[in-house]
Amino acid sequence: MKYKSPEAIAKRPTLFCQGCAQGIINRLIGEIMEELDKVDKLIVTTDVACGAMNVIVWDYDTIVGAHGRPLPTALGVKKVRPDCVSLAHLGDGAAYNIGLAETMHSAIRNDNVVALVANNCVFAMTGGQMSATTLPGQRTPSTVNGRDCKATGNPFRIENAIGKLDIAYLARGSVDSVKEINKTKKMLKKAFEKHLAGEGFCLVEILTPCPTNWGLSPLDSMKYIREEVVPVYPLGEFVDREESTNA
Ligand SMILES: Cc1ncc(C[n+]2csc(CCOP(=O)(O)OP(=O)(O)O)c2C)c(N)n1
Ligand code: SF4
Ligand SMILES: [Mg+2]
Repeated sequence: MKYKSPEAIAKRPTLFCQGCAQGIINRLIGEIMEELDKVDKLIVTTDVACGAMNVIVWDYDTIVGAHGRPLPTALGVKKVRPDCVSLAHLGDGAAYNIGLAETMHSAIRNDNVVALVANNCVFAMTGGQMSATTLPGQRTPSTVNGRDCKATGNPFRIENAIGKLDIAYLARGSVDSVKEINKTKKMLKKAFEKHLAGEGFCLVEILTPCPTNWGLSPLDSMKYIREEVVPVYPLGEFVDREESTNA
């Protein structure tokens, strides 16, 4: 069977490493935009990290925001183009380290934007250093003996930080198997639908592999997600709110 790829995902070579899942995420975004008939309405604000290499492979209008700051930029986009689909495309380092303040303020204000956080548990673009989501004991160039949570704090779970706020949607999916990719697509589609209905802040975190910085093969990276990453970052929907609870 031949699968048709979304029109807006160009047939140009990518810069992603072999086994990187940014392409899977792109495909999900492309399929969802076609299903919602919003291909021409999507404006993506991407971070300067690995996700920024998307500008080569997709044909959506794209802004590359300052590191960690795509969310306020995406909010500005939504304010001046209220009919657009405004997506902030971030990594874990951008959303939960340098841009954590921006993520918190967007969630507190219940900004009507969609945040897609590709969580690969490292600062991939700069060489794989420890991020807020690096696993306990995980070796990186900045935690050569493995992450010591006594010194660095525990892995950051976004649901613990914003799960009780007045936001529209919060979920975590994975790309480690076809089954999980399909579930992740449903989460992402729901987030875009809520965004189009004006319901407010939607964040979908997607557990993604980084074979290059993890030092694993593409297949072993998917196994690593299943066996090591998911136990620390449970999958599922944490917030799914139709009405704002603000008085
Ligand atoms: C203000 C600023 N600080 C630091 C950097 C360097 N920098 C670029 S990408 C990055 C980390 C990216 O990690 P993440 O957001 O998880 O994305 P990934 O590359 O893993 O997809 C850092 C620290 C920068 N470009 N700008
Ligand atoms: S460094 Fe990691 S996240 Fe970046 S393109 Fe390569 S595999 Fe993907
Ligand atoms: Mg990362």
